[in-house]
Amino acid sequence: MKMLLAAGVMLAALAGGCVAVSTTETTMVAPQATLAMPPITIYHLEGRRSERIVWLMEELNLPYTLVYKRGDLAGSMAEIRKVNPGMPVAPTVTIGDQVMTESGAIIETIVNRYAPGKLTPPLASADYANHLIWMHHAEGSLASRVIADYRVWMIKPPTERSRLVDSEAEVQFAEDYLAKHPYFGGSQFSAADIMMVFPLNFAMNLNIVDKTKFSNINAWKARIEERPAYKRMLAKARPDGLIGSPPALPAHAPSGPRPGQ
Ligand SMILES: N[C@@H](CCC(=O)N[C@@H](CS)C(=O)NCC(=O)O)C(=O)O
Repeated sequence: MKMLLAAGVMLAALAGGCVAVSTTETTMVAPQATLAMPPITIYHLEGRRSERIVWLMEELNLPYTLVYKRGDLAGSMAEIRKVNPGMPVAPTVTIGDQVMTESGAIIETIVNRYAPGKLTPPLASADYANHLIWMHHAEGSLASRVIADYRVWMIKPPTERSRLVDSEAEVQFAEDYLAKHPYFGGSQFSAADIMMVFPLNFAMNLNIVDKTKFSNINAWKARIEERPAYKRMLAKARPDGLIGSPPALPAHAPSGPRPGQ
């Protein structure tokens, strides 16, 4: 429910044929009501980003249907293509008859509509802004850079460190944040932690960065992997462990100071 308290101040100045109108409004947003949830179906690929949505639903104790072909990534992808031929990616999620992609958007839709206030720091807190930064940083910066660096390495291993923000700078940025905060949500676990696991695992497990150098991230990973909802996600969405992973790099890209800095 949204209450609008309009302390309206309207100034109209007529000068030389121009009209200037200024209004001020005080908006008080009452706690949002939880909407009725239509059936949610998660189209999944084992070990991939769709785990985020399974984990979210387990954290929130909300019902969902999980669709994938166990041990058969191509078969699971065929299921995704049936509902989402234009952008067949995991996660693809249906909420009622709406088809959604983008894990961050899916998470925000589910939380805001069906579990308002959950897995999200209070709106006015500093943690809220940090939580939102990491919610978006996970895909917009971290995943895009680590995947780009992995692909570039596969084509031609780099001989010097990139001058641009690279995977190591990305992972170090996360490491430094975790030196001061227990979670990417700040003081509490939040949906931002769910978003960050996949790209950090990608960077560390595929040897894009030297995983032994990031003790805060390793400690955070151990903490969140202890969560009962994470364990339920693994049992339902990754029953045979990781399958069909791309190969790890034989050596991570050159490290240390960036040229020219
Ligand atoms: N930014 C999207 C990325 C989705 C995505 O690329 N998922 C991968 C699996 S982890 C995929 O389906 N890849 C198939 C392809 O690229 O053809 C999200 O966060 O949901």
